Amino acid sequence: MRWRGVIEEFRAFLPVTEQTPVVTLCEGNTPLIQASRLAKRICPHASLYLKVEGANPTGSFKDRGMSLAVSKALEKRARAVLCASTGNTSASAAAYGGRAELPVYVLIPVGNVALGKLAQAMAHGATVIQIEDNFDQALAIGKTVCAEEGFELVNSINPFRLEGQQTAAMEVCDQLGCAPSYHYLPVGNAGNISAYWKGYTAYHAAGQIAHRPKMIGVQAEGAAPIVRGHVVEQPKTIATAIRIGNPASWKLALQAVGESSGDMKMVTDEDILVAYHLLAAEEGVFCEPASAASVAGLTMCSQAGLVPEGATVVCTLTGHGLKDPDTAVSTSPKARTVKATRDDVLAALRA
Ligand code: AN7
Repeated sequence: MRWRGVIEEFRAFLPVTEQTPVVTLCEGNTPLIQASRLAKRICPHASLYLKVEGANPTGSFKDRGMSLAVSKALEKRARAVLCASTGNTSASAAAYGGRAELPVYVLIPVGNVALGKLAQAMAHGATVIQIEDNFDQALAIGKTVCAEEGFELVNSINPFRLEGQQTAAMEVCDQLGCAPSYHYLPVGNAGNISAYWKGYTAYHAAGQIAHRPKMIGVQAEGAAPIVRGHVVEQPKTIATAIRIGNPASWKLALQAVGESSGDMKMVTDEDILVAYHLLAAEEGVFCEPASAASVAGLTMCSQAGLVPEGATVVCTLTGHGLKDPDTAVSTSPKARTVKATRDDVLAALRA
């Protein structure tokens, strides 16, 4: 049967009624791909799966929560939706809000949003406002503006976002036939790791799975407030999606990690780029840099002996590689240009 999107497919677990208008782009049902070649390299005694969230309609996991958040905004007759964003939330809000005929306003940190995401927000018709500061400041202003204007804030502090995003954990269980032993995720504003834990917990309570995984969150070293235990005023990382210094769901993330006996780790930008290129070149899976933090974190943990033999590990790859073409091009070997002759092409092939 046709996949109908996360609200219809997981209706029993979500706060919707017959009166809720369903705004969907048929998000969810993303591939869970076994990564044997990568596993052999980074965690040879475990089974590794990639939850490829870049396969969602706007190219990131945000679509799951946005379907619900925009549906609920429409149900309560909001005048408009607004978000602050490092890029993916704005792309998703623009698409779903536009589809729902709601005005969409997005606040983004100027100069630190990947090109593909900016293009999406603009193409879907959102009003894009670039803030001369970072994401954390944009979110603070966004909250104030929404309160004053009566707009619906569709950042992950909107509880419906996490409700929708929890469906990814349920899908992983459905696809694996059980819960994994470990689940690795990149952490920025910390909503997604909290949502996965909520999803695993709901599935466990419903008797769908026998155990819940240990949740491992991975931050970028230059934007690792949770690992360091304090707000980072000037977050810095090549993974612009997770360039966040004061995560909104900080407490929920600590709860997920604590209750699951998991951990919160940090990795360098260099580690992120190594994982990013390995995923693309050896597994055929092109994700954006922030997404590769999950695999970089797994690599680090495995080297430290923290991945037991026989473990089943899932890494969520949160966004598509095409979101950030600049990083792909600037960190890969240059393409050569040659004269249009057989000899020149052969010479280039053999160089
Ligand atoms: C690809 O779009 O915060 O820990 O404003 O785009 O739930 O914040 C994006 C976050 C990981 C981190 N991977 O998830 C935004 C935004 C990608 C992301 C994260 C984001 P959270």
